[in-house]
Amino acid sequence: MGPWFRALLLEVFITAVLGNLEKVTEANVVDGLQIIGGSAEFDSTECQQLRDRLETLESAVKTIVIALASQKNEIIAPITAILEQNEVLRDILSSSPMSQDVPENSTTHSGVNFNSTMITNSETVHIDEENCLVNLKDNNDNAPFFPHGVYFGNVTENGTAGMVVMTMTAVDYNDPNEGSNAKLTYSIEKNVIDEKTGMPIFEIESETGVIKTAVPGLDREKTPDYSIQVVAMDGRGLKGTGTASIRVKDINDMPPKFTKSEWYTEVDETDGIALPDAPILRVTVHDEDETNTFHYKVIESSGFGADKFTMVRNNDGTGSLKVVQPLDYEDKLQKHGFRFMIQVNDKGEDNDNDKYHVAYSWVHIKLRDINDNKPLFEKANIETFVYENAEVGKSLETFRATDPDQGGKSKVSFAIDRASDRRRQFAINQNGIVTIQRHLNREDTPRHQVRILAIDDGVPPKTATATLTVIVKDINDNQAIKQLKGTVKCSLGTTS
Ligand SMILES: [Ca+2]
Ligand SMILES: [Ca+2]
Ligand SMILES: [Ca+2]
Ligand SMILES: [Ca+2]
Repeated sequence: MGPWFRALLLEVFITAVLGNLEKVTEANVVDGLQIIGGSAEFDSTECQQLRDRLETLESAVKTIVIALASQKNEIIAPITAILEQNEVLRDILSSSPMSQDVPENSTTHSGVNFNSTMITNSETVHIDEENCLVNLKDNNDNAPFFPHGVYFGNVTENGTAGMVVMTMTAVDYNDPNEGSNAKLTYSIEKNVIDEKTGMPIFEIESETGVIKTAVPGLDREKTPDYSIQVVAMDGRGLKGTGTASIRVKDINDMPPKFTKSEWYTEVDETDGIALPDAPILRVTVHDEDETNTFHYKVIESSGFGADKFTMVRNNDGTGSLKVVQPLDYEDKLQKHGFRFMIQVNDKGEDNDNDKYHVAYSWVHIKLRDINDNKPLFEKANIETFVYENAEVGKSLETFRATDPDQGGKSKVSFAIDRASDRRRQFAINQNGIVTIQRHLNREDTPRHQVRILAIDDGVPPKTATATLTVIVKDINDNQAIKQLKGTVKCSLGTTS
């Protein structure tokens, strides 16, 4: 005897009992139930088994009869409880899947797949003992349910009331074409309340399960997610509950704000025309929206240096300040740095008109000196005459040089490029005075071209070069020298 057969047997038995009731008649039981056409024919052996089974269960039935008699019209739900409390019946129940309702719409026993292991209620079965024909009746033993438990929907913030959020659909295995067993009505069991108005925030269409907003102006920045409990109830009052998880979608309705009202940074002056590629300052913006398109810029003419910098947006939404013009610490105006304004808007380029979405901030930049200048000779080329018998230690000329770095305080030291004075016949001291270090000999070298070096104290140092031309004259050429003295060239020049 298969499980389904035992199930039928049990139902036959119950029906027979109910049929004998005086107060609770079979009509009472069938009331509200629908015949859905399930039928089964049994052979004589099986019919005999049914009869035998009925006899053995007779005593247990009596308790049910008593119970049912007191339940009258509310017999449907308690049947299961009573059955489960009865030892004799429990044996059968434990091995008797008893659901006639299955998703795949089978109506005759031969096609019915009794795979349900839960007994939610009893089935009612009629037996015509002559033909041993069994009819299964839909007894609304299935509560509606939401197969997924939690359902996800979303709605845009700041919208109107009545915006569609999502649709909740429960399943009921009872016959949708029979009465109200599978006719579902939806309602919200636990709604969320709008603090401002005290109104429920969502509503559900009772017939369709469509959830809509009941109030306008949801604010994602305040509450990004909601969770509500939805109940589906069938015509007999059986319920199933599902959860609607509702995400509020962002719109860009909040303004950006710089995280600081003023930004400070330091930057090296630029060296020559090369500009640094790396940003010199990164700024951050706070905006409660998720959907911003930040656009940064330096506000033109907002302060000194505004033309020397630009703002770019980084991939992470932050902004970076970059140098676009040479910066010169030796320029007296620039030496004290720069101060100007930057702005951000969260609606992208060319959308500055909506001032609600634009924020401003000051940038202060301190400029750092670097050693970008060589020393500068007062005279880069000096030519002089000297008698060949001039004494060692005699001063010839004085070179002067200054360096604009370090606010003009950069120190300059002097040296002679020994490649231009291999015999070391000249020396220069730290005051720039060139002296004779070894005797000169006109026959050997009548004309010296000594390269004078001016070296600053930067790290690394920078060097400028000047030239001292020394013309050595014969001691007997006094007269000629006197004449020539008037033509000594001292050219003012720039350093090389
Ligand atoms: Ca925004
Ligand atoms: Ca928003
Ligand atoms: Ca320098
Ligand atoms: Ca400098």
